[in-house]
Amino acid sequence: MYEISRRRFLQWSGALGGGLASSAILPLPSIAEDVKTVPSSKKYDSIKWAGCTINCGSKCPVRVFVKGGKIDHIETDNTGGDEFGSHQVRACLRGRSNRYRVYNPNRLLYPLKRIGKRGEGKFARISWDEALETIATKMKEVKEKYGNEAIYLNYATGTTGAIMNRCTAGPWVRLLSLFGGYLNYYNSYSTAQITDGLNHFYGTSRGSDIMNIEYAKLVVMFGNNSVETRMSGGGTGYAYKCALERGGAKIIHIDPRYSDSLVGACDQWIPIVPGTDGALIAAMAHVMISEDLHDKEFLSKYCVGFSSDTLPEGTSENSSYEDYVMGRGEDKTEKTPAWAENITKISAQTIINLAREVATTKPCFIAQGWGAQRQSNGEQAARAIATLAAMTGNIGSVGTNPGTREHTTGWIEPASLPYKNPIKDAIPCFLWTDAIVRGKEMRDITDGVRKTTQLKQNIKFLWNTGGNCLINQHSDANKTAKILEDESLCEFIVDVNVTRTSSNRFADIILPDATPLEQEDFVRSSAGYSNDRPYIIYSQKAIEPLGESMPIYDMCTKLAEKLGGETLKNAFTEGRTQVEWLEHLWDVKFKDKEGIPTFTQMKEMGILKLPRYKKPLVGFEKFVQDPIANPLKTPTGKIEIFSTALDKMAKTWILHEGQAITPLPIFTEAKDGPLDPARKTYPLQIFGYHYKGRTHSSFWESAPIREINPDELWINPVDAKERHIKTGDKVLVYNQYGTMSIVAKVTPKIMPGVTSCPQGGWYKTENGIDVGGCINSLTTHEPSAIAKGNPQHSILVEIKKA
Ligand SMILES: Nc1nc2c(c(=O)[nH]1)N[C@H]1C(S)=C(S)[C@@H](COP(=O)(O)OP(=O)(O)OC[C@H]3O[C@@H](n4cnc5c(=O)[nH]c(N)nc54)[C@H](O)[C@@H]3O)O[C@H]1N2
Ligand SMILES: Nc1nc2c(c(=O)[nH]1)N[C@H]1C(S)=C(S)[C@@H](COP(=O)(O)OP(=O)(O)OC[C@H]3O[C@@H](n4cnc5c(=O)[nH]c(N)nc54)[C@H](O)[C@@H]3O)O[C@H]1N2
Ligand SMILES: [Mo]
Repeated sequence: MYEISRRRFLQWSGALGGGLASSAILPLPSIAEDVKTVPSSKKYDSIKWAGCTINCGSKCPVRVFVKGGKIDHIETDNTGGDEFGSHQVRACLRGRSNRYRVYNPNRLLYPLKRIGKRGEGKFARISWDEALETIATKMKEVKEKYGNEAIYLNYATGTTGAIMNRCTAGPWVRLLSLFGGYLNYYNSYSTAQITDGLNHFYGTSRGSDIMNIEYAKLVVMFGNNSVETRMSGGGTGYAYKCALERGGAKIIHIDPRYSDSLVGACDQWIPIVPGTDGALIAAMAHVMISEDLHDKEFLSKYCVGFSSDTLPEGTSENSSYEDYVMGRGEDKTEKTPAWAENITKISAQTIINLAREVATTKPCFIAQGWGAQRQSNGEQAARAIATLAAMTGNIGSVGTNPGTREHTTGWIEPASLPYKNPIKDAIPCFLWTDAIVRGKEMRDITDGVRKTTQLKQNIKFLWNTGGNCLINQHSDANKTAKILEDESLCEFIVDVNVTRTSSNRFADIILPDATPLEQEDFVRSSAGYSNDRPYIIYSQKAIEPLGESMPIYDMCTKLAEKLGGETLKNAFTEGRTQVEWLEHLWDVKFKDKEGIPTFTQMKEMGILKLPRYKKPLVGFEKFVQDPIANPLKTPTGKIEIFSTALDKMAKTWILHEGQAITPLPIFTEAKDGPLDPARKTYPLQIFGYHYKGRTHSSFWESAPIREINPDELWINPVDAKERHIKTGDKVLVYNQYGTMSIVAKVTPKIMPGVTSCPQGGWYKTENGIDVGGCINSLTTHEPSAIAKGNPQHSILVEIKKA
């Protein structure tokens, strides 16, 4: 039985290709042999705690069973019971499969250098000394010729611990800071539009704790798939299910897709055309205003700009949200349910019913995931959904959520590795390819460059560590590949990973990192993910690093010496090893704190769980109790339905054709959205959702996980019939940016006109076609207007049978 999956494992990893030069083919650890040697008596050398560090956010604890220096298998948390609040934090299948990531045919075991053209994928094994010497020489050269502003550390989320690889607050930023600095980024690929949008609206994007659902009468979710994207015992998905069960609230999901979160727990699914949530909200406002259902008292006391009486001074006539909705605004169009039906494809009657229900059912927990905001008009959608909470007064009281993503309160972590980058200039993380090509042209009012009005340099030296955004997870993979292949643009690329990926094909040097199971570190769930049971894991190094792989902290220590001798090395380490830093960072925050173990105890225990907070956090509770004493961090201190800052930006920023910045959260048409004229050529919408089978592109390399989570394109029977497509057919999905091949699944779980597939398939081209099912062969480099974020869910395509 095992032999079979082992064979398929090898077959599939062969399919990855990647063109390793024969000298770099990695010896395969014998997993089958390993399994044969497991004694039935189940005696193990050791059982160690570790964390699944891959960034789904949940970061579950796992127990690693070691036999003969090898990982035998992995089990989940066994502390606590079944009752929510004292429950076992059980990892999902991905967490339990981490062994496959360690013993992977494509695991990086030695440093590699490029021997072909950049991007061709030919590499040869070299020594650590040669690798680090080459990198140090090139870094010094770039610094001398272009200055430190030409060095960039790409956004990456592959693994996070206290010290392990992190593109923020880890060894890399510390070393690069000591070397004279690097170009910063701000934003994330996760939440650029919602964070920026809601900062203008509330001064923060943080809402209520998920447990408020228990006290809600109605729950309305916009593009929020917590069961799949915060799955497992460590994630919010479990809390969500438990809170629903306990409270018994009615639940409505607004999502173009019947996502896993709807399965088993959804009273009403309202499919919506992607990118049109702003239109739905405007029409709901129309119903409420027409039927006098909106909470006027709340709007006038706490908000700016819903109606003309709360507009800031100096704003022109008819510029309130109410004016926009009732057709008195610039476009002179009433946002009736019929108007919205045309755009959202939600029937006018459904919109009317929904508006009445939300307006009259309190408390209502209104939340959005990050799907609606990862659109080209995502800032508008995010703000519009928050407006719904304001219109209905569902803010600041128990059982409500203010239209933000739900929050969780449980979160503990030690201090992080200190660093101070002498360079302040920052780009939006999505615009790094622009900064390679035309960095010196990039300005604050054109590209959202911060802390300076214009960049000093183009990016010339690129670090990509623990990420696949170098190609796979960034947009327009075909265009990105061309930019990276041109060595006159970015002169040097270093990739640090545990496995060969689609990204490190484009590196000049690849460095092999140790996995989290091969080093010691703290692992904690990401903020806003851990459910009600805050915990922290001390990952207790289960096995020695395979091959010549080594923890990043050790790589950085060696590189520091190459870059600046003993002086830089000592400045970097301050005389500490990784474990000594862990102790220091723990003590900085927790020494002598009541109820918190000492470092030595923690190291021994492996996992620490703290009791839940007594009362779930209610977003904006204090503000609602007393808005004068507790103003928001917006310019007016109130909820800005009319944003005074965006009003200024709209007048000063230079935008691309078709982009708009509007002070009100109105529905705007945007690039690659459903109303883009390009739709005549590319009539279907598509977007890549975050999949249970992977975290982005991570775990794709685990064949057993891949087997049970196939990559499929969901297409509605109506669209499939028109194109003579049946389930199981191989189809070509194409637009002006590229072509992707994938297998179709005909299903009513996706609405007509819209298609979807999991994001994160590994980019691999054959004759110009991406055969890896990487949705980013179809996305654009054009950012959203306000946040300059990644609109990776806004895609128009046509599809045909291959
Ligand atoms: N079209 C589209 N594109 C998207 C998205 C989308 O929804 N649609 N989502 C976006 C979002 S929200 C995000 S956060 C990004 C995520 O993009 P990335 O941050 O690039 O995430 P991954 O693709 O998981 O890549 C993580 C890499 O880290 C590596 N890794 C894992 N463990 C270790 C380790 O211990 N050490 C080292 N050195 N490396 C390790 C993995 O092998 C993998 O190659 O993608 C974005 N891209
Ligand atoms: N299993 C798993 N978990 C993960 C990840 C993963 O890759 N796999 N990635 C992690 C990371 S880094 C992040 S950032 C989060 C991502 O979490 P999210 O960004 O919330 O996840 P998505 O799947 O992109 O989108 C959520 C839902 O929004 C819907 N949607 C898309 N467009 C629209 C729209 O215009 N309007 C509405 N109303 N709905 C829309 C989608 O169908 C989907 O069901 O997940 C994290 N957790
Ligand atoms: Mo993300």
